[in-house]
Amino acid sequence: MVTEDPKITRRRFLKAFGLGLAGLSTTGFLTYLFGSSRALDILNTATPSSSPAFQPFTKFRINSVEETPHVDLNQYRLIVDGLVKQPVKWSFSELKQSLTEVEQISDFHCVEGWGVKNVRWTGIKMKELLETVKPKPTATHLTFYSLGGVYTESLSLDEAAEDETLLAYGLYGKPLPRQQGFPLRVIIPRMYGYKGAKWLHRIEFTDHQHLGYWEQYGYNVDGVTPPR
Ligand SMILES: Nc1nc2c(c(=O)[nH]1)N[C@H]1C(S)=C(S)[C@@H](COP(=O)(O)O)O[C@H]1N2
Ligand SMILES: [Mo]
Repeated sequence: MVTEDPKITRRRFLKAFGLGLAGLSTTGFLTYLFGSSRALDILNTATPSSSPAFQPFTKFRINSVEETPHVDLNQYRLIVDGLVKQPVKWSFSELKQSLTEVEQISDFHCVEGWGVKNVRWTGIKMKELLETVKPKPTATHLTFYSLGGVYTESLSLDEAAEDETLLAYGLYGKPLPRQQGFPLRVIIPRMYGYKGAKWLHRIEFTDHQHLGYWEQYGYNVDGVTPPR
């Protein structure tokens, strides 16, 4: 069974700690980040899954700063462009035909201090995508764009080429649930969840590192060090 709990959003999670933020406005979030000692306590407990402070959950919290997009799989395209020798624009079935399907069991953890152990993803390795599109010598990074136009993230080419970096389309043997990124999301198990864009539709190769959605609010671009 796919485990998810759509009712618990980031905002509710924060509210549960008595922060009572009015949504994810910039000021609200900065208050969360810097203005309240209780908020800082929460951030200080945000730790990798090896730490005793990490809380293993059996279900994902659904964390989204945007509405869940309606995706018609027949209309969906994955665009890979920018500094590559072989740009592609694949339908979902072309994506699956072009690259090798892999299954990976890995821990997922959010910077808010929760995570899920032994998550079974199905997808393709970013490493194989890199070999297919062939980055130009000037390319150093890639930027991930989500449908909806709000959420972006980025990795270095080396991070993208790590063995566990996936573009996932399956969760526990089923297509991704809509709220969890259908049809495609980025998974980098050793990094916090915010590094993995849901509803991925474009990957742009660049000669600089783009700062992602949460990174503009102080989250670290390495995806490993808790927010400043
Ligand atoms: N497009 C998009 N991707 C996103 C997010 C988001 O708000 N929008 N939230 C990130 C964060 S902070 C986390 S922890 C995970 C949450 O994944 P889940 O909803 O499957 O638990 O998605 C990440 N990817
Ligand atoms: Mo997160």
